[in-house]
Amino acid sequence: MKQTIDQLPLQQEIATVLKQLGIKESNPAYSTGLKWGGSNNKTTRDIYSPADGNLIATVNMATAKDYEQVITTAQEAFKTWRKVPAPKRGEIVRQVGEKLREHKEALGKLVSYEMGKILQEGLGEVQEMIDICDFAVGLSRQLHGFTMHSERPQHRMYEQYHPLGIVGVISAFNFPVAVWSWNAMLAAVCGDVIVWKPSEKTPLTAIACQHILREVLAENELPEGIFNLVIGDAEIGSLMSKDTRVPLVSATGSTRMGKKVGEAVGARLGRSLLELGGNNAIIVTENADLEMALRAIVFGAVGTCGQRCTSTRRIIVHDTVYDQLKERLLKVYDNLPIGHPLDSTTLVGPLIDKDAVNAFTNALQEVQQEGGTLLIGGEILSGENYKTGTYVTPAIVEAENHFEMVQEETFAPILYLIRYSGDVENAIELQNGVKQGLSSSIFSTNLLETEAFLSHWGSDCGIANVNIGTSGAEIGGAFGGEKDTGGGRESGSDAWRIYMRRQTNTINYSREMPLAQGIKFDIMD
Ligand code: UN1
Repeated sequence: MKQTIDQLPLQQEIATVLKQLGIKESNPAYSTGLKWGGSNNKTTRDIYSPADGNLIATVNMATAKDYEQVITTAQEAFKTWRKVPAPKRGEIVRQVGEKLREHKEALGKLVSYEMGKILQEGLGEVQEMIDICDFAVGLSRQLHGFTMHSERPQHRMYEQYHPLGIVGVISAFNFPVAVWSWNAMLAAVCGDVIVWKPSEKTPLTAIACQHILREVLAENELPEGIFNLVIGDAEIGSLMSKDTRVPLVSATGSTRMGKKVGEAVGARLGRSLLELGGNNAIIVTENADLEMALRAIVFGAVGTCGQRCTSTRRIIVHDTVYDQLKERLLKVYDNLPIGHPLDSTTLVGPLIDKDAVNAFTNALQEVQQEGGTLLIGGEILSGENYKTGTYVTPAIVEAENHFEMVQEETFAPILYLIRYSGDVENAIELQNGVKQGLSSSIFSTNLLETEAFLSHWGSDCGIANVNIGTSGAEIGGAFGGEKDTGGGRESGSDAWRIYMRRQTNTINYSREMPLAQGIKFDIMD
């Protein structure tokens, strides 16, 4: 049965969720897995739900000293953790997955309440965490390298993968826990220890996860320092990026942030894994199934209120179906249920905060100055159910691909409608004609068009889908993109390799000392 928000005893329910997850009002600034610290720090941050504006917690912000404490504990833990056999590390991750299953409902609600995505998507995010745990458990028995034939007699060559050390994870507010788990669970089976700096906008869900991990660590009598959490601002991210004790920094967020992290990590020749902005397009050709395309476009454009890095920002539609699709879209947009994310009838929740609302309205203003036509949406909702000022009506704008605003990623529900004519290659050119390269898709039932899109002169993105939208990827594939998206790959496939260092080993089992390349080097004795 569907319940509307006024039928839900919400405050009480959220209070129960927080209690269930062990979250108190005043929270520590950091955790080393078993221990908490920094709860008397001077700088605090109030966390308000974007859904109803209620203060949900006041968290302490970590200092540079706290960071230091965490790093030294993590270094110590690495010495133990790397010696635990990989499948045994997988067993710990399996238990984390079990606990996440147990707490799926509660954690999903908290994600929804703290971040603002609708409950279905909050639950989906937790499911994504469970899925990566399962994936990582299997992976813990498959961290294999190649073997190769030596050119020398009675010699053997192979490659092995060793743990790296401390993996720093900087995550964004929009996927407050799933993207961390992609990194943390893979890194953990690889034998690394993890230091997580969540977005300062969504620290509660991170604290909740840390509680869940803590139970697993304690039950298995593992040392502190394997899974660490540091709640802080950009300063902590900057310390991490410059820290040679952190061989890999994985960062999710804007291209602007990613460039800073990439530069700082690069300057010390560290490794970075960057998953940054997208400007994802769906191409709708004259051979598309428009009903399918419509569903994918709407989910991609207004899901998570347009705040996924995979959100659909542009649709590139063939002349012949343009008007028909536009009409269908306007009808759906006219009826979008916008409201409290925990209300089961809602499809569009709030934006994260007022800054995001300003970015939304500014982008709409600017694109109209450039010549774009706002067809629908763009208002900030007010009234009893929308008193936070974070609820907006998703917008559709007719625009041209080269407009400055269309070239930018605005983290809000703005969908640009772009027309193309002629061959699918024209659409592909428009689709690739932006700085970002994360996700892309084509709707067509014509093999020639879909294969052109997937060919090496087709989509230049890290993700290219056929008859599926740009967002909502499964964890089994490698996730990430090219150009301004940063080039990193997380999650499935062989993304695990970045969390390990690769070593080539050559073993001589003869009694001779031949050199490679046939070099003669006879010493006299
Ligand atoms: C993100 O927005 O940073 O493909 C991650 C998706 C999700 C992950 C998005 N599975 O939309």
